[in-house]
Amino acid sequence: MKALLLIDIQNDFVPGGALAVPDGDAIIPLVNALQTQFELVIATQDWHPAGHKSFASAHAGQAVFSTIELHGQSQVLWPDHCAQSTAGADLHPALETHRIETIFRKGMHPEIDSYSGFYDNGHLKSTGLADYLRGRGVTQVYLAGLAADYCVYFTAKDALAEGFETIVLADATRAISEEGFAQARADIIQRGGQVLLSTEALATSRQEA
Ligand code: VGL
Ligand code: ZN
Repeated sequence: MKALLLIDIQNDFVPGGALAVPDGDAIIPLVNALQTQFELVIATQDWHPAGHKSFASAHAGQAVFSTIELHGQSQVLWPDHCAQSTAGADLHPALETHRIETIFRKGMHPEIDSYSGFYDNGHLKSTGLADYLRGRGVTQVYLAGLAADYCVYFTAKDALAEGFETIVLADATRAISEEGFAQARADIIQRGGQVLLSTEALATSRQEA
């Protein structure tokens, strides 16, 4: 059984948003079409309290996009984004949501960032997503959404570590940095995952069915 995981397709991650991923909204028509190929569609939502420690604004004198050490983790300091119950944190209005069975929120701990849909960056707390997927009989996860080099990448690494066959849909994601995604892609493949165009990925799953 396969599931489609839609990572952080939120207003703040598309052009015009607080932490815009270049061309981020271009994936939405494809993502909507892909949803019809899956029996199970899940979404994640970055959902930070005001003053979250991943925000540069929470660290006097630190520039946006600089990197600090936070509780033993390397932490990029982001512009304020996806603050709980703001319009920036809403799923993008063009994203079809009626097939989305459950939305897993992440990033609520005020001190710890959470790129992956499965665990925070310190791997201290699970969101319950892995058990949820296993409980539904899922063995394969297909990832789409934003950003390819952060939340999609970290979700892919955790999915692989949790034993899911993991396919990142390269045309259904966009990166903050292309170099970052090139490194992420190599690491995902190194860890046993796949990075495929959606046409390639769905051709594969049709042959298996
Ligand atoms: C993300 C940076 C900070 C993402 C979330 O969704 O990729 N990136 N928070
Ligand atoms: Zn965030």
